[in-house]
Amino acid sequence: MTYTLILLRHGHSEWNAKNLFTGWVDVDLNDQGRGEAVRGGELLVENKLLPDVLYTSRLKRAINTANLALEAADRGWIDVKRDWRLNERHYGALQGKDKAQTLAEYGEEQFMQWRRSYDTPPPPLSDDSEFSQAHDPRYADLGDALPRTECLKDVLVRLLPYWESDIKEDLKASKTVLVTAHGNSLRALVKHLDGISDDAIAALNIPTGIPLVYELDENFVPITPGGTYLDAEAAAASIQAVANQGKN
Ligand code: DG2
Repeated sequence: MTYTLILLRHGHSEWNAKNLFTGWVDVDLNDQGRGEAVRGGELLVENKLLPDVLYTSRLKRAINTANLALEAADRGWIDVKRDWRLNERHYGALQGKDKAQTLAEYGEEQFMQWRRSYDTPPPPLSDDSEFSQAHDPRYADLGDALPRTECLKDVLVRLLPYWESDIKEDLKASKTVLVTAHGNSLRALVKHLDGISDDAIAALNIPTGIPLVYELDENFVPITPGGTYLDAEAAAASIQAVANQGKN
């Protein structure tokens, strides 16, 4: 008995293109990202991987990526579950800031600690910032759980219970599950699936718009560690671009 899990980071967003820290700011896809999403759906069809259920964050770059990919695969009709636990990590006071300027201002060590360390969150974002979600009605149900900043560990802590209670249950019911989410919420999930150490996870980057397929054994352990990108060449190029963000 194996389970099929497909992870898909949203396509390139308007702020990925501008090199801005995004986090919970609800920016849309750009043309490149929309193209990546459609290609992602075509790759699913070419590989005969047809999702039965979709999980997304509450952010439109993930929602619209999933819609475009599923439409391309003629699976726009499947059940959808949206949850804030799949949102990107909250990037705190860095939300809306330019990555290259932040690198120049704070230096590489601090910049990489904020971006990739497991347990160092950026400073919190003030509720009166134009980039705050404190007054966003879509998160009214979160109450005190609404983050003002998060490190990767915080993302894992909020994501894991949802993985256990919902996503795993659909896998156990033999459904092919598509999770369309974000660079860091997917890094957290991959860390858990592959048992990656707190230090080693710093080097892992997720490309935009390329399906990453995990076949999991009966204990939810990946049969191929790291999963399989459906377009390995494009994934390698995109991973390099994500790793270099801010440095060019
Ligand atoms: C990016 C990730 O998230 O940025 O919030 O800026 O996947 O929603 O575009 P996404 C952001 P890095 O952690 O790679 O800098």
